[in-house]
Amino acid sequence: MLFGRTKKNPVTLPDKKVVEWKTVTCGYCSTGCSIDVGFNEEGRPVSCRGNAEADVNRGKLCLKGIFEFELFDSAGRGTKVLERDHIREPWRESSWDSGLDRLHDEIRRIQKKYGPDAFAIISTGQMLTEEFYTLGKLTRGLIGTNNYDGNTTLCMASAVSGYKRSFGSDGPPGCYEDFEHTDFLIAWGSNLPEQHPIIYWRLKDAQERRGFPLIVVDPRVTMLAQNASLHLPINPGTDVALMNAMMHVIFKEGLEDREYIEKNCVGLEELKAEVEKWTPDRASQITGIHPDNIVTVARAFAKAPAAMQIWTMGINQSIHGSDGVTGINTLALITGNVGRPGGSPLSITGQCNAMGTREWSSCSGLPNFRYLENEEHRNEIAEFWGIDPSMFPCHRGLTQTDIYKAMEAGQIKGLWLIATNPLSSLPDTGKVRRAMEQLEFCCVQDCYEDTESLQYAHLYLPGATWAEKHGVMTNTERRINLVKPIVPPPGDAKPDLWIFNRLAERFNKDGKIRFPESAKDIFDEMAKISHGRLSDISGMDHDLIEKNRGIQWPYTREQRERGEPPKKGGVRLYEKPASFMHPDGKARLIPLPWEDNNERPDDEYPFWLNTGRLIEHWHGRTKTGKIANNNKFSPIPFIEINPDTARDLGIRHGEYVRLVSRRGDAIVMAMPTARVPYNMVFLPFHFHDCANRLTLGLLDPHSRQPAYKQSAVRIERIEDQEHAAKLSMERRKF
Ligand SMILES: Nc1nc2c(c(=O)[nH]1)N[C@H]1C(S)=C(S)[C@@H](COP(=O)(O)OP(=O)(O)OC[C@H]3O[C@@H](n4cnc5c(=O)[nH]c(N)nc54)[C@H](O)[C@@H]3O)O[C@H]1N2
Ligand SMILES: Nc1nc2c(c(=O)[nH]1)N[C@H]1C(S)=C(S)[C@@H](COP(=O)(O)OP(=O)(O)OC[C@H]3O[C@@H](n4cnc5c(=O)[nH]c(N)nc54)[C@H](O)[C@@H]3O)O[C@H]1N2
Ligand code: SF4
Ligand SMILES: [Mo]
Repeated sequence: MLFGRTKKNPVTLPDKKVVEWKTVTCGYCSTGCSIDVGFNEEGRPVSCRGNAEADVNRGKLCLKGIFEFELFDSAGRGTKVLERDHIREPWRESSWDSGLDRLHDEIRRIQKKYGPDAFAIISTGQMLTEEFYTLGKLTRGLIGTNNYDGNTTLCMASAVSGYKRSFGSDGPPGCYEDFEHTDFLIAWGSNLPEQHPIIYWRLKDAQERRGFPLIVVDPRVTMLAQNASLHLPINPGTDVALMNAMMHVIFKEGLEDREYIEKNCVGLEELKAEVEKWTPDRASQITGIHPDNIVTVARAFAKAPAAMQIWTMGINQSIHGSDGVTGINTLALITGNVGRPGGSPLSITGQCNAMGTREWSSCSGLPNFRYLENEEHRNEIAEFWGIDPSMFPCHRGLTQTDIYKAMEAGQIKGLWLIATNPLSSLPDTGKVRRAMEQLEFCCVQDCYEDTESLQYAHLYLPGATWAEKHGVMTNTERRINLVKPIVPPPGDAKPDLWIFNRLAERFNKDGKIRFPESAKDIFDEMAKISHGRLSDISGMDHDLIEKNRGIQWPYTREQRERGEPPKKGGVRLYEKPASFMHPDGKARLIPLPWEDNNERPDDEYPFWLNTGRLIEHWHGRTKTGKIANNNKFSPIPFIEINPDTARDLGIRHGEYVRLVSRRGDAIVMAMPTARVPYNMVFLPFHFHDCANRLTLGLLDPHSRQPAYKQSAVRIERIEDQEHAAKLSMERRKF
């Protein structure tokens, strides 16, 4: 008789019988991993694996990428154009011709009646670059509304604003390879292991081999914090005070890089005058970080041969977001840590192509970081597109967050939402509902037909997504990667590019502006107008990008003609000798007075509400909520709550509680964990009609990005747990 295991390794992976692998780029986060999608004999996508040759992920994938093939036929995909006359009516199936005619007619009707800017267009960071460029051309060149923005205002606006203030242009200077060279790394408000797992793996791999110190600044004990040499559990919204105090120490101890500052920066005296006031003791009272730790980190940062900083939403999503980014840049500048291997600031971007929209969508400016405010830029693009430059406004219009305020005030009457779902993602969604209810017309273009925002739409256009489409995306480190259509879209769904081109035909009756049909041709057009700009891609084309598994910009026509390999493209920006993008070529050292004007806990609402993400879910879960292997990890809304807080409030593990803010309430499950301090709860914002019912979302004055991570709530016990469970299940939605 046989006992125990008969085979050494009885766990076998099911053979998916893959007969062909096709390589694309992941459509979730901005890491930019290369994915091989496996097809079986019937031509069905059945598997995903990391592409081993891609420099970004070197064969690895995270939980989202591994199951991404399940997206194609997931529940809730839109397959038909839908129309209705009133938002309380049921939908009726329609056709592309009817839907697109209606969108055209409604845009023109509203513009004629209320003025050109009364129709707003809001896009995303989740389309392909050629789509962004085409939508920009359509909006700026034909439709002519200045109220055109993206959900990137919720995400990267502070980074963009900070880069512009410090360096004169958007564009992240660093890259992942910097982990291989750095001697010291600070991560500000960034939970890499969950939100950018493969960037984390690159960091961790380098750190294990080279052993550089990692400082994590985050009010929560995230997994990154658990791996840190020193975790600074900062009070919410006070990072700028910490930065000022670090600069105070650096100047006081003469640790600044005087030669670098003299050659490359202006504004030293004004900066010194401000940071003079920021003693570590003063900053300690505000930030909650011990003064000795401030001094230690400042010294080690300044003394390291190459020191790097990364950051994400803990910095950007604050009323000090733009200042926080500027402060990070300034810390880098005064220590000569810009454009040096292992020594550069690097904003970790969010959505897969949030960079692409910054570069090409014409939302806040014109293609390739050109400014609407600059006459030369307006003329250049107008001539290239073959339109009258007076078509362009001379200043940017409202940001996404301000568009909703204008909607509420009745100034905006029509809205076209493209690949964004404001009813799940904007702060204070009660207000958003009131704003959207007032619209005379709303069109939602989404690859899913079950999004919350559809409730307020009159027209639904089913979009294709991810690898049903053709084009490029730019990742966090400025690397342009290719996506190819490896699966046809379901039903009548169409690529966003197709939709833009068909709509353009309706506005472009005389065919004055050229709208190329193929992503390849559009890319070639973009390459042409990028020549000579910071984000120069004139040396690239789709084939070269595919062959190299991604190329970092800039990669110029001249580099290509000289035979320089694309791998030596734009590894870093502002390398020595640095030439910044302000007219005098110098970077700005900007003093950052800090004022505490957040909503903060008080007697009535005694807890900080911190919101963010989980590894297994993606934003409003239109995608991950339908993929069993993602959804199973956290199918219902929950909070991280400190065990002492839970005990003091009489709340047991797994019980439902009611969170109440000045805006609204939400039922969530309590998960006690020492990850959060006593006076804070952390609520993932992935769940339907939940986190953003509560958030206040004050706006950063420069970037207009909402402070999603700083508002105040109280926690109420619930007697009737069964009823609460039912209410909570409703939030589960998918
Ligand atoms: N799995 C998954 N990955 C994603 C996404 C997703 O939805 N799911 N979304 C993508 C997108 S669009 C984005 S923008 C990124 C976001 O990526 P991250 O910014 O890394 O993620 P968040 O969870 O939003 O917030 C990060 C951390 O900020 C901290 N924080 C809160 N307040 C403060 C503060 O005042 N100061 C500091 N220093 N830190 C603070 C929070 O405690 C949290 O741990 O993730 C991308 N990747
Ligand atoms: N409380 C709180 N709120 C937040 C944040 C936070 O940290 N806390 N973070 C903010 C941040 S950083 C971000 S980026 C936003 C994200 O906010 P949203 O942009 O609203 O988030 P998504 O759910 O990703 O919405 C994208 C929509 O586009 C659709 N879609 C995806 N791909 C395609 C495509 O190829 N074509 C078309 N037509 N549709 C597509 C999806 O189905 C989905 O409905 O949320 C913000 N909101
Ligand atoms: S790290 Fe980001 S890009 Fe890479 S597989 Fe995961 S979600 Fe996709
Ligand atoms: Mo984001």
